[in-house]
Amino acid sequence: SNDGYKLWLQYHTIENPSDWQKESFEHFKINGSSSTLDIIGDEIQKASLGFFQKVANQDTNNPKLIISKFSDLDQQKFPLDANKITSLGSEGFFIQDFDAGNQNKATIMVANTDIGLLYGTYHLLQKIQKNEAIPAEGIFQSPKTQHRLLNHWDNLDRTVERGYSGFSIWNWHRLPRHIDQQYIDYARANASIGINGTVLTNVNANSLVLTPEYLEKVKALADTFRPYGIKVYLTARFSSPIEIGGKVTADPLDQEVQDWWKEKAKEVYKYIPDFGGFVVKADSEGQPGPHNYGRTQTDGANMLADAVAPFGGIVMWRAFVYSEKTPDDRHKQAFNEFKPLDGKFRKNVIVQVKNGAIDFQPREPFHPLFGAMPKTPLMMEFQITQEYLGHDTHLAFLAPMYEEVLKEDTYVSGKGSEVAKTIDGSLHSHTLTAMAGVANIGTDRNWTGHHFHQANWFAYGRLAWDPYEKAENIAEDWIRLTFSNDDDFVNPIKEMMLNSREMVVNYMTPLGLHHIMARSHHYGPGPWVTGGSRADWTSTYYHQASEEGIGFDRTATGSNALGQYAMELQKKWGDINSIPEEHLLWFHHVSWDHQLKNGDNLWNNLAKHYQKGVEEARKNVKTWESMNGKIDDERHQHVLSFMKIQAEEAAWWRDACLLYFGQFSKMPLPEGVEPPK
Ligand code: GCW
Repeated sequence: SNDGYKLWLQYHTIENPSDWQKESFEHFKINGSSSTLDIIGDEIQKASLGFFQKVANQDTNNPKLIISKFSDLDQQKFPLDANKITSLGSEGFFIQDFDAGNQNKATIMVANTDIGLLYGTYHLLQKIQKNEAIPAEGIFQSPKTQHRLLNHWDNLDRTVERGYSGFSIWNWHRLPRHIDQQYIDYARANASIGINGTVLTNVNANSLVLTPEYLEKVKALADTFRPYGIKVYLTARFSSPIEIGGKVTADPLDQEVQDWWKEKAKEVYKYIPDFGGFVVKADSEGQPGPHNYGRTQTDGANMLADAVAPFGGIVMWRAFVYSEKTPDDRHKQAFNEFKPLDGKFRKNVIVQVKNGAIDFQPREPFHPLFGAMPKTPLMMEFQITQEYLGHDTHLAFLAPMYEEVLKEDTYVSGKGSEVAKTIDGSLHSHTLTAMAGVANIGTDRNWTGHHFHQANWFAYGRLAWDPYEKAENIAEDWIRLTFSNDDDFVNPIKEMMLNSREMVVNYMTPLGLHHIMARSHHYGPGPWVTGGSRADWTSTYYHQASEEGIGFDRTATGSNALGQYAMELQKKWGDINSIPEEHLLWFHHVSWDHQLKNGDNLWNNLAKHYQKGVEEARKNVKTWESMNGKIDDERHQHVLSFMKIQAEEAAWWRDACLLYFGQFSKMPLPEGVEPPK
């Protein structure tokens, strides 16, 4: 069966469709013509066959579903508030059932652009699939961020950095000639959740992608994605002028280097007139950058910004800059480097910041840069691929993690300065806004390895569209669209998904522990030291376990990374008794016998978290087994086998960590915690 491939676009049979739903598909009308409008027509056809097993028909005389740009709408018949429609912008849409008496009942969908209509179409079809009616006041939606991007960490040889579901879907060898159906399906899936940009290449970049041979291939993809409202972006390797330009330097203050980038940008835009711009990882983990020439991050970013500015391009300059040569706590390095540069970036630069200061851990406090650079647009970088959360085999629904960070109050402009407000630009009045998600997509038949990891791609898109969306709604929508509307399936599975990330935190890194995964590949436990040249790439750097206790002191008595947060948080998190326990060991070095809120000591609490995680993973296996017959066998079996892997590996995590840390605590396991085998 092909169900896994179809993602959340199943269009499965609707049990009791209303007459109106069927009728509107039998008599629909699309005003105007374009390749995007053709896609809309095809989509309605596909949905009609799936929902009702009926062919949909265009009816120009007496349409019941009218899809139209506002400029093409019969405004006599449908008098809409023009100001309201204008405020939808270039991507929003409006849907309403409109009853002008007699035979004039119609569902109308209006937008200012074809892309707005495409988004509206997906929204409407999803509503129907979920058995939801259009509310009387209509649906009025537009995205809250401007650029909603996937970042592919895909290499030109089709390996994927931290990608666990097969190889890269970009088949560079066959491009530009062969346009695989999967590219179209990819664009369609993204458009259906509002994603409007894709960065095709790894941030650990290869400059070859900027040569004509590859630009021709990139152009072929851009042409394919364009009718779906998706722009293409590339990563720019900072040393490209040397590698492919024959220059002797890549110094951003060198005139020849600047001119080279200007020419390169001009060339790129000849191939792809709506090219989105560049993403850059510089001066980090061995990547070249302005530091090589004694220059600043602004010098580097502004040079590229000037090159793409004449064509409307942007530069997403990553803040993930740290070095083992800097003796300071890794947590502090990006903040220390970027904060002083606030206000010095060009207008078309946005600084791309990971959700936390270390690296996509199962739980991190929000990155202190959010809110700290009021004069600079900042964007969020989430990781959808699960580098530190069990790769593609462990179920972890990430929306609660994304939501948790977006909701955190930074207090930078007083109470109510949530991270989400720095992302939608409202906190410091920025119009350049964006979100990036590191993709988990590969050549696996179901795109993402674990069927449930499709939900993370879906959730990311929904939160990029609206950073205030609730994880719970996203989970429910995804289940209904992907599997079934049967409440006996939806409710338990929703609960399972919503708890899954906390479950992973429990069996991997409870109470603020972080980066104790095995070295390099980051799969499985590795709190012990296994050699290697860099302290900041070993677990002991992060957990600091000794007989006295465990945890990284980031308060004033330690690295004082805490000093990078607002006073309110410094107070609350600086006190070992008032910090939320979920962040305890992130900021404090705590003695094993320290009493937590439940009256029990740290060691016992730690052990019980690990045990709880294991029990939850086992319970999920049972829950999923009991769903047998409620969905197709193939997906059921696939998920079941992965869940068994997860339950076994949760126990592996628990045993490894408790054996290792137990050497220091020298305390017995509390009652209820299974002894390691
Ligand atoms: O921590 C790291 C990952 C790298 C990744 C890097 C980054 C692309 O382990 O694989 O490199 O983050 O975000 O740049």
